[in-house]
Amino acid sequence: MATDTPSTPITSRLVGKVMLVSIDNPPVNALGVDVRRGLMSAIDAAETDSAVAAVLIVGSGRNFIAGADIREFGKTPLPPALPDVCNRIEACSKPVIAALQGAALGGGLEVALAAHYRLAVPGAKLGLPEVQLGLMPGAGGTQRAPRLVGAGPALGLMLSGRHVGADEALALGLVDRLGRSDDSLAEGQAYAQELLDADAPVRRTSDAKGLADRDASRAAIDAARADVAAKSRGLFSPEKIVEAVEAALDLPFDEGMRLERTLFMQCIDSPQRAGLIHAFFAEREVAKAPETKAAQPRPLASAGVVGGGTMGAGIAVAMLDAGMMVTMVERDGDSLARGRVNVEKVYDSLVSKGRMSADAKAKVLARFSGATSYDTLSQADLVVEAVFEDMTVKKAVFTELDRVCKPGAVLATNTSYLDIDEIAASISRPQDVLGLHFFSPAHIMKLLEIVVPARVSADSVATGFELARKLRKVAVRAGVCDGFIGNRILAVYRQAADYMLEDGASPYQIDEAVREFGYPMGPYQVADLAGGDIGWATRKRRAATRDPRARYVEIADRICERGWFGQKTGRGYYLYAKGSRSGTPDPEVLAIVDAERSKAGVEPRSFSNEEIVRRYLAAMINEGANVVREGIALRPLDVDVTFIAGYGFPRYRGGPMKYADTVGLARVLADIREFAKEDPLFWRPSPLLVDLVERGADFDSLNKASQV
Ligand code: 3H9
Repeated sequence: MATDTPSTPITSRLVGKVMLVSIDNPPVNALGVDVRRGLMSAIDAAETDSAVAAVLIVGSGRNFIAGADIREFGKTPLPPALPDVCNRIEACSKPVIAALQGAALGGGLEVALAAHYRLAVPGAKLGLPEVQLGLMPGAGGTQRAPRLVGAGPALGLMLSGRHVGADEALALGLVDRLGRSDDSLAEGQAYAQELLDADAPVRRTSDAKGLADRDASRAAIDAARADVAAKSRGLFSPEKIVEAVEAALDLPFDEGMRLERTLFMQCIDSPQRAGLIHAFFAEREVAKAPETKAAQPRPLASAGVVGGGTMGAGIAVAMLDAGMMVTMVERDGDSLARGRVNVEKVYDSLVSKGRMSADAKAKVLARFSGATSYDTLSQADLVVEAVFEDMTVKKAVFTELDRVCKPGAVLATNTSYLDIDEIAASISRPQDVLGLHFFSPAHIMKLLEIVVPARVSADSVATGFELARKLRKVAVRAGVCDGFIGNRILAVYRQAADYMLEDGASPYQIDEAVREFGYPMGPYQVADLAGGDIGWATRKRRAATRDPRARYVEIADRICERGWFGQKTGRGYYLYAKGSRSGTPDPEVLAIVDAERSKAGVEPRSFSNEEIVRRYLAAMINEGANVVREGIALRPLDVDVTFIAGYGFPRYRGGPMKYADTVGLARVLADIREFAKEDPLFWRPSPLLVDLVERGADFDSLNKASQV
């Protein structure tokens, strides 16, 4: 008997006495309204059909269920709600078995927890990752998971959002059985038959005894609460998770479910949910650049890196970690030896921390070779140049690459600022030249700007994106300009910070205000970490082209002139005790600031932290709008991802452009116009911002328009 209903992604089919309920909702079997409806009616039908002795729920495709359909959040919810579906499954009077493969995440795991028996095949990934979306499990997960596996392990899953494999799921007690093969349907059928043969009873997770040791459960909850207070800076949902698990211990199941619902809806209504879900989709959207749709990547097995400094070595490590063959070229033996040491020390540190074996290190380094001759790059599929930031030096490297590299090799520069069109035009194959702007340390930082010069071919760009995928980086497409997306915008909001510094705020107050907003560090802490000499060199380079009418704050130069470059010199905006990475305020820096104020004729005034953030963000958003308007970033969401992945922007705020939409573009524009009264040259409203406000539109409307 088959009861296929074409209007639902749920198919039910009786095989023997087992009703197979299959979920087919590509791409990841998310629990959209049709899936929820279909599951509800499938269980109802199985309940009343006397031919059915048990129900088996499976996912078709690669996954069981990846969770609630997160595109529905923020819209009017349509019944049935997922908790009701889960309760219906659990209430079924016939055994319900869930066979898990691929993702069984969030609401997907909650469906499985509501079933009476669970099996996972190898490769299954189970988890309650809602916290990463600003949420908490909202379909019984906070009540069933602790009852099943205990408060501590359940909190561990929910607060980290981590995925566990089938073996660990079995060890935790999340599943009862491991399948031997990958075929969840066959494994599930065999398990269901076995349960029927054994006359296995209906067994409800809401009755499970995982919280029976009340003292241990209470201790786990208290420990989690303390941990959340210490670590989840500014996040809303972790506390709610702890509260809900406490209810699992203290309240009857139904009351716990009601509390879970209330708390879940608070999370749904929070701007953090909107910000984090925006970030989730934006990170997937950025990979869909026009070139990745238009062309296939070129082969990409072996790579070359020119330059063995911090950047070159970090890039080499990132590539080695991705399993690639890497050749490093340096100009002489000594430099090469230094480059090799820079690479090896990353692995040595892992070995000394016990995170890598000496054997594994040797295996990785077997794929690494060094040379002082460019000829060794003749067979490389892709070469990244990471030498000194100087046009003449870079062009000389590219001339060599043009001479030795095989036809079709992708030739990339890691420049942060230089004109890549000019580099490309200097060789015979501009179609192969692009920018791959890594961030330091390159083997750790997630962001990779893929900078697309005018004459590059689509397949070279697609290869850049493929490299990012291999390296597990978040790639953002950027156009050519001074600083591309990230550093160009950074230069502007750093300037806004320097103006506030000269006008009366201390670097320590500015850092504090920015941290309160959700950044891990403020701009002056970042400057000290990165090294003040880098920014100093950039300022000197730009001095000749700076608008003479523009306000220029000299405080940073005064600090650099003293050789105070930040952490590496023990002194910058902050003082660093020997070996310490956290600084303390420096009265001498404040004296320099005072002297510069007097010199500039500035009467210092006080700033509230709120005003600091308002100015800092307004500068960032305005330049972000310019970058979008000029096509340097494809969409506002590309700016958002750049700042979340590369500049410490708090993910839960969704990125600067999403944040601007949240506070309202009209307010941002009004701020800029207000600030412009003091300095109309700096605070020039972006024409894009003005246009959007006039049309009553927001940045997200541009994101959506680009998807059509
Ligand atoms: C929840 O469950 C709340 C409940 O507790 C309570 C409810 C009352 N919805 O990542 P990929 C899309 S909260 C809608 O590239 P992969 C994704 O956008 C949810 N769409 O593939 C992409 O679309 P496109 C808890 C989703 O193989 C496509 O699927 N669950 C969802 O690298 C492929 O995605 C989670 O947080 C979704 N839930 O990774 C899990 N998930 O092709 C979130 C994905 O148009 N998902 N899409 O760009 C993931 O972690 C990964 O997507 C997964 C697959 C591991 C499943």
